[in-house]
Amino acid sequence: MNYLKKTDPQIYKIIKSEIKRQQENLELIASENFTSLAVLEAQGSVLTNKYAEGYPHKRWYGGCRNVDDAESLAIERARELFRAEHVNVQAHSGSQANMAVYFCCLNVGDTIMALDLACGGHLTHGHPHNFSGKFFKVVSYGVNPETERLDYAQILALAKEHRPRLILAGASAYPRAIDFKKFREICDKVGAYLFVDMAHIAGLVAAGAHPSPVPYAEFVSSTTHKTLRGPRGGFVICKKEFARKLDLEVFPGIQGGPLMHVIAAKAVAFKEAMSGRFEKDQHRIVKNASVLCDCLMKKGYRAVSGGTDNHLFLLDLSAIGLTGKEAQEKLDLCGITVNKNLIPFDDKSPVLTSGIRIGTPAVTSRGMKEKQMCLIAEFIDRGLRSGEEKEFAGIKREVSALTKKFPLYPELKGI
Ligand code: DSN
Repeated sequence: MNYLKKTDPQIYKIIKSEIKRQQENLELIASENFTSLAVLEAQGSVLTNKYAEGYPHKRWYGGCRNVDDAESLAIERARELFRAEHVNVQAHSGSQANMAVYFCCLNVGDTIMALDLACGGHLTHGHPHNFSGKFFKVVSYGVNPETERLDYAQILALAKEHRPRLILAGASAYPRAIDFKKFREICDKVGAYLFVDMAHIAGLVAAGAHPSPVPYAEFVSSTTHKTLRGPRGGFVICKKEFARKLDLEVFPGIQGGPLMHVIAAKAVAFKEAMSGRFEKDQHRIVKNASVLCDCLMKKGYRAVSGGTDNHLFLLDLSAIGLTGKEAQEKLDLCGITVNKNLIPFDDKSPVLTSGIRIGTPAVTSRGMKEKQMCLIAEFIDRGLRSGEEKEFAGIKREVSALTKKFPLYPELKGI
């Protein structure tokens, strides 16, 4: 970063500090990951200089030959990876991807059904302060109070009662596998579109570590930066019949110029996701989550739904008298990054919460396995039970010794 260092030493210093933070800390936020150097290079390339409103070979600007090739490759690779009929790779984010899908098949005022935020849903799944909650009538489904898992009979009953135009399956804090076939059956019974937001599990889906929603859903949205390990961004998959309408909803419907540097980086990520190494890593993410969750349960912690089938789990901390916020802050002092999270039927506010969400994509990308998961469980347990500054500092030193053995980018010396 020699040019940046000279031009803007303040930003240079901030980025250096962030490299150090990412290198030294244990990243357990379930939606975060570390991209490859190839993704970083594509995203940091001159493609950022190019305007390319429109789609490959149908642009509103000249000079698009190279970015046409990049976007076409991204589309082809995503189609192959997810066995999709049509893919739009221009969505700037998961939120934009979701907006494009809603606008593609709904009218303002239509009824949608989606998972409640406290049970693992996302803001764009109908939260009253989000565009989705403002534009559409939202009926939320939850999880079964006993099992804390999706209750397909309850979802069907709600669907029959409210006759939604669209049912959304997908979550940002649900630790169990989702049965997309069952969702399809429910949608068929009430004549609703099935829309799956697979942002969290896209990498698992690509690698066969979670069943794919693509054969079942009219629309599937995703981000590229979570388990999929690409640049920060979104994309949408749909059935052929919606292709033209969906593309028009993304551009010019809700976005202007596509971010061609990000689209090129998405293409790189899709290529990487076809490799054997990626497939192995995705299965390892699931194994690591299961081991880490088991180790913590053996120490007396309660995991929502009693465990995990995917890349994340939720710990309910109410029994040990901590809020999610307090837990997040304590672990931060230990160099362990998690996020506070509502748990099903939480009696605390979203600012406090009763739980924390823990995910293993980022530590797995660094090469960590079962042995390290057990060690991390020790750190978390000690961190949550500590109260003294020197105890937190001691754990932080041990965390730093562990992360040093698993460098973020082993190819680069001394970053
Ligand atoms: N903010 C993401 C998450 O952490 O799950 C979802 O978009």
